Amino acid sequence: MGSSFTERLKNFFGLGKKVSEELFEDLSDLLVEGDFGAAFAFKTVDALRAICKKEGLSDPARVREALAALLEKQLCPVPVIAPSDLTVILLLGVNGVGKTTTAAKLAARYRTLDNKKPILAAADTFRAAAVDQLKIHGERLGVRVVAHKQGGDPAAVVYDALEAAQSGGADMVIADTAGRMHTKAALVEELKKIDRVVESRAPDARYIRWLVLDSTTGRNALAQAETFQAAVALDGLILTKFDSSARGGVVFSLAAELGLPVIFICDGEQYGDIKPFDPKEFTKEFIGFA
Ligand SMILES: Nc1nc2c(ncn2[C@@H]2O[C@H](COP(=O)(O)OP(=O)(O)OP(=O)(O)O)[C@@H](O)[C@H]2O)c(=O)[nH]1
Ligand SMILES: [Mg+2]
Repeated sequence: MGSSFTERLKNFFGLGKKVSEELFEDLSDLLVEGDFGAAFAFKTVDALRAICKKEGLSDPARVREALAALLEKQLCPVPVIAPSDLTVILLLGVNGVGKTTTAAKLAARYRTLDNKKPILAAADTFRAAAVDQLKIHGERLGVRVVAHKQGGDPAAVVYDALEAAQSGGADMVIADTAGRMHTKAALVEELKKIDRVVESRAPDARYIRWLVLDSTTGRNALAQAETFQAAVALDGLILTKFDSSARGGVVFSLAAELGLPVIFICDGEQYGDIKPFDPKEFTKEFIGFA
């Protein structure tokens, strides 16, 4: 996480501060800057003010602890993926957020840590270089990539990947999708088609749709999530580029405002730069306790 924001939050509760109305007002401003968004920042500070009043907290350090507890409660518990003979993961998201890189990271991670046999599906048939990009990852990782040529039907790629998995002993299909800004109708149509393929070819598969968001885009990430959530049922979020200047507050508002769990956090371009999201750890780091 961008350390400068955490540093500011830490200093905010530093020595010499008094618990006063001014402190709560300044905290609202700080949280807005930390990508909370105004409405959620005010709501959070209102709740914090009420807790402080009820518990008679007059020490800023205790207020900081109360804020940490309050924020941690906002985060959704991370769902556990139930074991299945076949897991299908569809990665969605707008241009450049890190879908293709994340697809490769997930393949590497599930293979190494969970003993899975993944197949990558190049369901981004929109961009010419997209298939090659995924194939390069596949070669490096020794993971099979199912691809068609540019302009093909993404649902047909998923179909072939499912067939390849079923006949080739793989138990996971990770599908990369195109990042162009869809119109909602086109997005719904494309995903419905993929849904139908998964339902007919692999009705017993564990089918998961994760939205990939670039954490450095702050409030924009929330707007993207709202657009996708209105179009399709999402199962969770993957936040990328946490090694850059992310301020982190958007994670709390994504959870509180959309009810979506964060599943993974990515913090670099290497295959190993993906970590399961831990609400407690994340909050500690955000508040500066870690
Ligand atoms: N620093 C950093 N860079 C990342 C991370 N994840 C992805 N990237 C970089 O972000 C850029 C875009 O990543 P892609 O995986 O191509 O993104 P995409 O969503 O597939 O992009 P499109 O297919 O064009 O929509 C690449 O340069 C990646 O190396 C991350 O966690 N940290
Ligand atoms: Mg891509």
